[in-house]
Order: sequence, then structure tokens, then C-alpha cells
Amino acid sequence: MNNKATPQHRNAGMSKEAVEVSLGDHLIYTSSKYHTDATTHDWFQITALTVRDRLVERWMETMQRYYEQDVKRTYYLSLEFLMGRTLGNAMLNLGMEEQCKAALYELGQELEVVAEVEADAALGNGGLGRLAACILDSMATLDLPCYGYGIRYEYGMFRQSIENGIQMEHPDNWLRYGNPWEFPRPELLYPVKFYGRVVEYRHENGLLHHHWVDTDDVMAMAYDTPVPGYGGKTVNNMRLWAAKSSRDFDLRYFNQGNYIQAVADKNESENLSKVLYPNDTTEMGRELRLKQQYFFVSASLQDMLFRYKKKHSNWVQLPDKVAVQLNDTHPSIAIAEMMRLMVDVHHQTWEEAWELTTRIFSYTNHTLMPEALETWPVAMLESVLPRHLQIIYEINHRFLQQVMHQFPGDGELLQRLSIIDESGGRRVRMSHLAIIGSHAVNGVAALHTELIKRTIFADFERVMPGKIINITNGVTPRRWLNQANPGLSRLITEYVGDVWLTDLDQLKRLREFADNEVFQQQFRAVKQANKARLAGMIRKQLGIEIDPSSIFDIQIKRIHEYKRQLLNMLHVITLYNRIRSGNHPDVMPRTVIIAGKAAPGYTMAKRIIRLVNDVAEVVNNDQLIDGKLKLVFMPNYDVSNAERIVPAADLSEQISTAGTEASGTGNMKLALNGALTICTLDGANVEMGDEVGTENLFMFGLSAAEVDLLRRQGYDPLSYYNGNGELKQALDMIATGYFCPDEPNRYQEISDALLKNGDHFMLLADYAAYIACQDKVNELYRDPKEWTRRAILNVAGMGKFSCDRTVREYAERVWHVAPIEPMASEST
Ligand code: GL9
Repeated sequence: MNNKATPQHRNAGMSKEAVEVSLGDHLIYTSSKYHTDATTHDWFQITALTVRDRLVERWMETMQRYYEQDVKRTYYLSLEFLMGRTLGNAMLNLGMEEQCKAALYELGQELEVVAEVEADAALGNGGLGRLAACILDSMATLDLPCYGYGIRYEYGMFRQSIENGIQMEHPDNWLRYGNPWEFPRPELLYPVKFYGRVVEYRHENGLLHHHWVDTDDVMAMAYDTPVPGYGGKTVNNMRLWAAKSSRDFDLRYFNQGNYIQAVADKNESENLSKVLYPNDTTEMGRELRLKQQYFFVSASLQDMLFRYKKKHSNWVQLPDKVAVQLNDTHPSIAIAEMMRLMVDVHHQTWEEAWELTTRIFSYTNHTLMPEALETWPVAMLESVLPRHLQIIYEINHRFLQQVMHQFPGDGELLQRLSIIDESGGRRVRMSHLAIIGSHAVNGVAALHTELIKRTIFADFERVMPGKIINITNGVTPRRWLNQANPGLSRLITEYVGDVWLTDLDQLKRLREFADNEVFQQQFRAVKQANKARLAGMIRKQLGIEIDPSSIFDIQIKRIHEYKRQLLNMLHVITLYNRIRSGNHPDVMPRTVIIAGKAAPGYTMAKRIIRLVNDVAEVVNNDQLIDGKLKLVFMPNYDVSNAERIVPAADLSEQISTAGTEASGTGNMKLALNGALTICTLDGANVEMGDEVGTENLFMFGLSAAEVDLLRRQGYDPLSYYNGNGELKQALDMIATGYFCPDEPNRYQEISDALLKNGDHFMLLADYAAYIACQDKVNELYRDPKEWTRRAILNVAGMGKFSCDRTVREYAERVWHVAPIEPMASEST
């Protein structure tokens, strides 16, 4: 390739000196500042741009290579990408952290301080969005040609503060100081249509054609962000869409007179990409959300077909060149959109279009929660996307015909499988559309996959056996071990080399050092330093003094009833009562740390946050407790806070009701950083037990099957309440306002949920087993050698939970794509 525009890499060297030159250049030519008046933000900005310059060449080279080799690409469609910060990760992947640090030092700056001012890219709610980010990291590291497609929300996940114990939500204006990692592409625009009506006409060849007309159009504008893999050879692209008014492009509209109204309307259509919905499960059916989904799906499909068309004159090869992964049902309207594009726009027959569609698409399910399975009112779809509704009807009709032939006479089966739910207001079941339109459907942990096959998708498993497969989640060891925990990373590398960074299975070689006293001591010293650092943070942020030698008992995740932060509180209150009454002479000092956001409309979750804060107030200020127990709610849990909390954990709380947490990924991060896990037999906890040996985990409680059985037999929470004095005492304290004497009935609803309204998540049934298990934790902590030995075995057993392994499975079993060896670049 003879490209005259190829830069000469004048300033893109990797040495400290080259970095220093770049920093100096950017200080002047980008920030227009003197050394003396540059703010920390300026230093961050120019450091980011200096690193970015080095990324860009590799990025362009990667894109060029994909184009020239006409490779099969995977498109990961996700409404959420929870990327967190980028600077540290980019430096690590390019191997230029030391040089940056040294160059900044020469200029009188500290890298740690500079890096701290970067805003998190918090374009996601929790596990699902963070998984998307980990998957992008692995796809680039494995040299797989992949693109992330999503929305460039102007406001990401809300910032949480706690005022008088209550969660307050603040807008996350993450772009305020600009985003050095993104490249706006104002020339890369696609129109996206809404509303309107469908007109039919017969073509001269006799076929019926459909035109979607009188639509309201919004433009999707691309913003590209480079995603480097470890080693920096492959740099993939994440393309996020922002809504721009089509009015800008329609001068007539302005010339017709009402200028002010025209500008106001323009802003309204740009609201589409304004804000991320902060709900993990609850609250659905909002029209704006449906429009967000269609907006990014339509733009992404247009973009990928455009790219395909540059090299191909017909569609037959499309499935050999394109795979599309639907991250949950959120982008599943893509299936109807693909059919529309193929049939209405590109005039393929229905059969041809369907063949292409089903070979391209695959769908990941992330939850069993019935309320999280998306449905849209038929009437809403009819108004917003009238042509798509017709297409969905046609897909449904053909599918049900086929089932009818396969299973004649089973009308109920047809009703259950139908994309249209006819019970109680007609609704479109997006998961059914996603399953029918995909060639592969996957759950995210072995147990989860078994359960979806047996429960919510049992009928599909029957009519299309083998379509549902398992691909257990993973996390990227680059961010979640190397970056988050440099101390432990160095130690591991010292003993087994640095291969673990790209081959996490190599951690198993740590097993032989599990009993090694020197290694144990070093391992403990790292943990101790991480705990001291977190204690410092908590002191600074919250003014709470915690004991770095106490057990750091940590539960960090979204606040949800099924995750059972309340069960954790029952343990805390029990411990409090025991210490206070002198019934627990052997108690090891413990610091319980809880963090997580509640969906703004989820009243019970917000009440739980308030309870945690109320209990903390009492426990932390009780003289009789004598520092043996501390409870801390850390506000604004996000990726960057996770990076500081995770390495400091002794105990990881993964205590969801068995059968409710699809996988979990925090469980993996915490164990990878040397925490022991107290857990139920839920999600990926089960597989963690398989990998590290259940004797090295603290497992307790009902299994998913037992939960199911107990529910069917008639679960009576009161019998547990009446049969356990400590449980009764703890619950009574909550119910009667022990922790909120100024408003004694503040937690009546919590008490009612457990005692009167059936305790849906069976906290009471698991309470005794949980407490007994926590007693074992207490016992083991008295024995630092044994504790450390098990912690080492946990780290050593985490190899499976690298998302490199996860992505390899997707690539082989679902996408059928292979790594593209990076060429020795001609230009370097
Ligand atoms: C989730 C599951 O609840 C988790 O168990 C799972 O680990 C992740 C990733 O597969 O997906 N599904 C889901 O809707 N969320 C998950 O975390 N929720 C949020 O992201 C808030």
C-alpha cells in the first residue's frame, strides 16, 4: 500500500525522550499553555493525546489490514460499554507506562496524580456493560477483527452521593472536559427513520414491495474510539453513535419560517443519545428506550453493510464476512431491521434474507429475572416502527407454521413460543425474536444455561435442541489484575513469569507455592498494603477510621433484592449483638464494606442503602463494640472505585439466592485478587468451586433445585423467624426502629417483605447456614497461614475466568472467526 499520507512517525517514538517531546508539543499546540499555567486536566489531556498518537498508527494499520484481507468481522452490538478509564490501560497495552511516568516526572508531574483526573466512561449499568468492555479488550488482545457498536451517551451512569443515609443521583457529565480518546466523524452519518406509515405496491415483476414513508428522521453520527489489545499490535474500533438532528440537513425546514421552533425540534431529536437508562432490571416500556435501541441498531447495520458492499457486489457471502452478537435483547430489533434492509431496500426474497439473517446473528442471554425479559407493547411498535412490526408478524407466522408441522395439535405450545404475548395487552417478546432469528443462543455460566434451558426457554430447547449453548463469562486480567493490583502482579510475575497476562491458566503454577512461607509472607504483605491504601481512601473520603488488620469483608455490586445485601446486614446485626452482649469472645475484627447503586425508581433497593447507612451509624459509634466491627457504605461504586476496592478484599460476598444471578463477574475479579469467597451455589460461583476446589470456598445455603422445591412445597419464612433467636432479634431490631429511633417504622416495608410478603429471595431460609459459614470465616482468619494458602489456591485456580477464554469460545463456536496475524508493519 503506497499511501502518501502515511506519517513519518516523527514524534511517535516510544522512548522517554520521545514521549517528553510529544508532551511538550501537545502542551503548546493542543493546550496552548505554558508549563506554569497548565492544570492537572491539561496534563492529563496532553498525556492522553501523547499515548493516543502512538495508538492511532496501529489502529489505522489494523483497519487497513482488515480491509485489504477482507476478513470476517464480528460486530458486538451493545447498549452498554462500561469502559472506565482508558489512560492506564492504553499505556499498559502499548508498554509505555514507565516512559510516560519518567517523562512526566521530568516535567514536574506525577503520573498517578495526572491519571486520577480522567473521568470514567460509565456507559453501562453493571455486569452486563462491564462484560462488553472486557470482551472488547480480549477481542483485540486475541487479534480478532471485531467492532463494538453502541451509543455515545452524553450522560452515563448517574453519580451517587449519600445524604443523610439516602442515595442521591447526580448527572454524569463525563464529557465536560472533552474526551481525548474519541474521534468524531462528522462526515460519517446515517439517517434513522421513525414513525410514518407503510405503503405497499406491486412491482412489475409481480412482487409486493413495501415503502416506509412520511417518517421522522434522525441522523446517527459516528464517534470512534481505539481499543488496543495487549501488546498493542491489534487496535480495534469501538464506534458509538450520537443523534444529530436531520433538520440541520433540511434547510427548507428552517426557511419555512418558524426558526425558533425548528431549533427547538432539533434539540429534541438529539435527546435520543442524551442519557443512559440507569435500570438494571425493572422499568421497561419507555418509548425513548425503544428509540435508542433502534437508533443504534439501524446505524450499525447500515454501516456494516456499507463496509461489506465496498468489497462485494452481492449478498451471498455476507455470512462469511459478518457475525453479529446481540448483547442481551436490547439490540434484538436488529433482526427485523436486517430483514427490512434485505427485503425492502435490497430486494432479496424473504427466504434469502432469512437465511442470511439467521446465519449472521447470535444472542447472549444475561438474566433469568422474568421482569428483565424485554417486551414492547404492540401498539408502541406499531407507532414507532410500523414496518418492523409487520416483519415481526411475518417471522412469527412462518416460525409457528413450522412448529405446527413439527408438533401438530399443541396450541398451547404455539402460544408459549409466539413472539406476541397475547395475555394481558399484546406485547412483543424480544427474547423470542432474538432466539428465532439467531443460529446460536448462549447463557453466561453453566448453571444459568441449564436453567434457561429448563425454565424460560424450555420450549425453544424442545423445538430447536442444541441452539442454546453455554459460554461462561470472564474478566480481563490486564485491567483486573495487572492494572488494579500492581503489587500482586509483580509478585506473581516474579514466581511464574509474565505469561499469565495473556494465558491466565499459567496461574496454576502458583499452586506449588501455596505452602511456601516466603511466598505466603509476600502475598500477605501485598494484601496488607492494598488494605492500607483502601483504609486511607475511606478515611479521606468518609472520615471513617478502619483497622487495616481486620477482615475486609466486601460486597460490591448493584443493589438488588436478589443479590441479598439484606442477608449481609442480618449477619452484621447478628455480629453486633454477639459482640455487644459479650457472646463472642473469639471474634476477629471485621470491616464490612458495601458499595453499589440502586436504580433510581427501585424503592426497596434505595431503602436497603439507607438501612446500611443507619446500621453503620449505630455500629460504628457504639463504645461497646470497641472497633471489633465496622460497617462502611462507599458511595458511587464505579469501575475506578472497583479497581481500588477489589485488591483490598479478604472476603468476597457472592450470596444471591441460588438460581438468580446469571453469572456474576465481580466474584471472579475478587478471587483473582486473592479474596476468599463466601457464596451460594449460584451463577459462576459453582464453576469457581469446580476450579479451586469447594474446600477452598465458603459455600452455604440452598441450591437452585432446593430453592425451587421449597417454593413449590410452600415456603414459610415465619417458621425460620420463630425458630431462630438471633434471627428474630436482628429482624425485630430492623422492624422496631433500633437503627432509626427518630423514625421507628422507617424499615417496616423491609420487615414486611421478609415476614409478611413471602420473603421471595429466601433470606430467612439461608440465614442459619450463612451465619454458620461466617463463623467458619472467623475461625479461619485466626490462622493466617491457612487463610493465605487458600487465597493463593484461589488465585491459582482462576485461569478459566479470563475473558480471553470466553472470547475464544465465542470465536470458535459462534462467530467462526480466526485471529488475523498482525503483519510486520511496512511503515515502522
Ligand atoms: C447481568 C447478570 O445479572 C450477571 O450475573 C452477569 O454476570 C452479567 C454479565 O453476563 O449480566 N445481567 C444483567 O442484566 N445485569 C448483569 O449484571 N445487570 C447489569 O448489568 C446492571
